[in-house]
Amino acid sequence: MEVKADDQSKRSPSTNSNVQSQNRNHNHTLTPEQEEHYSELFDQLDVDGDGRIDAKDLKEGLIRMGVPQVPGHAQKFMKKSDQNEDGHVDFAEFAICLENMRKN
Ligand SMILES: [Ca+2]
Ligand SMILES: [Ca+2]
Repeated sequence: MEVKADDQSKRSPSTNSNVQSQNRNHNHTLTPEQEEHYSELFDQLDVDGDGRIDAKDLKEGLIRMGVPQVPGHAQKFMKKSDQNEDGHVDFAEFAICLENMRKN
């Protein structure tokens, strides 16, 4: 009678090792605050909400955020951020790029 799939996901407590393994695909040193900040930014830019930013999302997202449009800027950002060159910036790529921008 129980909904097993749902039950299972709720039952497993999110342990630290679990969280760490989720983050292993980018070797970042983000604090939880930074990660939250980036995640908010990412959500704002991912206009269609599919979990990745493409050039169209970026353009529209920047307009929505009130960022002045600089011709070629979105493309440059995409090129810089899209490390595996699949035409989309996922959150890992986004976070890495913001980190690099912050350091430089
Ligand atoms: Ca998107
Ligand atoms: Ca990519």
